[in-house]
Amino acid sequence: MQEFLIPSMSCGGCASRITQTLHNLDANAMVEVDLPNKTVRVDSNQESASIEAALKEAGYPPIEIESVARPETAGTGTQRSGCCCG
Ligand SMILES: [Cu+2]
Repeated sequence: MQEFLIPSMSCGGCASRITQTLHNLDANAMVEVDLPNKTVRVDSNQESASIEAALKEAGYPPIEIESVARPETAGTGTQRSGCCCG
């Protein structure tokens, strides 16, 4: 399941175009549009890069929510202490 924020989605017409675009990419994709929040949830075996490319091409450049809205990255990879002296 992948979730995208699509700021340019503003009405039901956009929502159905987006749904259509995703179904063209993957006929078996499960698409859930949340119009008030301008988000789309996609359950597909397509890579998020292909989904993003298809949406961009359709005129709805998406922002992958996982990469923006998650306050702390999973794991302890690049943890910064927040020190700002200098
Ligand atoms: Cu619209």
